Amino acid sequence: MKAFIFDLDGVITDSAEYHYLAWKALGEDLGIPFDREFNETLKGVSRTESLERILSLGGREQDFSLEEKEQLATKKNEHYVSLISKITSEDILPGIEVFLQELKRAGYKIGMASASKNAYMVTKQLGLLDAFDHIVDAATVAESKPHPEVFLKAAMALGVEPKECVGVEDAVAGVEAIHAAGMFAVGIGDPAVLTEADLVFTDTTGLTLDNVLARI
Ligand code: B16
Ligand code: MG
Repeated sequence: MKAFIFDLDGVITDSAEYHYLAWKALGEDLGIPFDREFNETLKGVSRTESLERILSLGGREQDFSLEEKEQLATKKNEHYVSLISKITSEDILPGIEVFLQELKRAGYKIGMASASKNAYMVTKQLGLLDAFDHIVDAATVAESKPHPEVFLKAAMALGVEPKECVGVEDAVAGVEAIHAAGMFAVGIGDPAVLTEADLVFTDTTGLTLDNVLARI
């Protein structure tokens, strides 16, 4: 292995929770309430696709024009951006900073593969821009997870082969994308949800080089 490629939301910081709150508020405005279980199906999924899934949950997929859907997505994003505007380095998930330092010392390349168009802003607020050799965010890819494009682009930018990469994800769609890219998949979250991952840690404190390499 030569590189580790991280998802952002739900792995580096818990902005997944803020995505949930913002989508939930929009869903309630539209008369489409949903719970955390449904929210699992939105994790790692692009903004427009997430909106489509919420509308079809409520049977309202035909009720809005393209322009209205864009307005709904913008409304959700403005709420999300206001929620994350207060994020600081204190919001980095436990063990992540130490793990990133450990990887750097050991000579691994470190990349980010996020489906979020806000990835750069969030990483900057966390004070982690220097920790990553390359960040690929949704603004620069055509296909969303579970398509492998974002992970493949990260590997290419890091100058490594996909099979030399470990991908780290909290979302089912993300684990699928890592495998479709031909990489080793580490899941963060509930093993009963992330059943396809090669290795799952219930939270980020389990992430150490020894723990991961022992399983490859
Ligand atoms: P935005 P990740 C993903 O980020 C989130 O998991 C997903 O819930 C969100 O809808 C998506 O980014 C788009 O985010 O609206 O900020 O562009 O987990 O791939 O880092
Ligand atoms: Mg995620």
